[in-house]
Amino acid sequence: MRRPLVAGNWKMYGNSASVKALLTSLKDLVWQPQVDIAVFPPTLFLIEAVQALKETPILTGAQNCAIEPDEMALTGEVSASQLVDVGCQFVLVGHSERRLLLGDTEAILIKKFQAAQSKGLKPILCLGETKEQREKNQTFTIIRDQLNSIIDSLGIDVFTNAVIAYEPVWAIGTGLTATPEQAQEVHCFIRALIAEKKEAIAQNIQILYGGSVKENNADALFTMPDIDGGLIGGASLNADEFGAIYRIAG
Ligand code: G2H
Repeated sequence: MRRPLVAGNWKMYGNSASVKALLTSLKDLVWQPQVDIAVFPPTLFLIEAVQALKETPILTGAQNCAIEPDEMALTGEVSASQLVDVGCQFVLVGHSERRLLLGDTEAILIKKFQAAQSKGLKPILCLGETKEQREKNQTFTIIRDQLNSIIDSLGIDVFTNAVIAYEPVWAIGTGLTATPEQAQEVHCFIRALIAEKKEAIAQNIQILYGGSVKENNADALFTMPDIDGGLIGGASLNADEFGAIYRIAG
């Protein structure tokens, strides 16, 4: 049985005061021993988050890492080795905001994925189609291409130590959510693509759904057989709502 994972992507939200308050509230969440939980604060607040949450089961991840794994002259970047050094366990790779707004190409994502794993960070690879692509019936082609980009370069075995998040771009921060059936269809497709290469990896890998997950739609999504939890954006900025989604995953 796969353990569910509830991951909170704070994106570029928060300031000193709000992050402190959110971390304080998260410390009071009632632990669900059967559910994994992680938060992804802005890089600036990662050390504070790791310190604040160290007595809790909440793990910490970064939203991005550099294409090179070790320290070097790369102005403005943060390496996987530095993220591990301060206590991070995860890193997001290929979130659509990075693909569409920040220039992360497939070639860059392959390097980031590899850099992360080489230092022991678990990548959460985000896949998803735009509204236009869905309307043109290209959803499965896009998902296959995004997944194969990593598999073709790094092999299938890298998914032994990775998580996948399906995040339809049209559902991100828009209030529109994929129906549980729409999400399940794509999750099942992703698992089948992996199973074609290695059945055991397909059965074990956590595939999260992301895109306007809220307290009121989490249950229907998480009860789908191939949905193993969520990557939560907006709703993870409120400890009560994030806590409720965490409980629902249990
Ligand atoms: C998708 C998600 C978290 P939101 O980006 O990665 O954000 O829940 O706000 O749609």
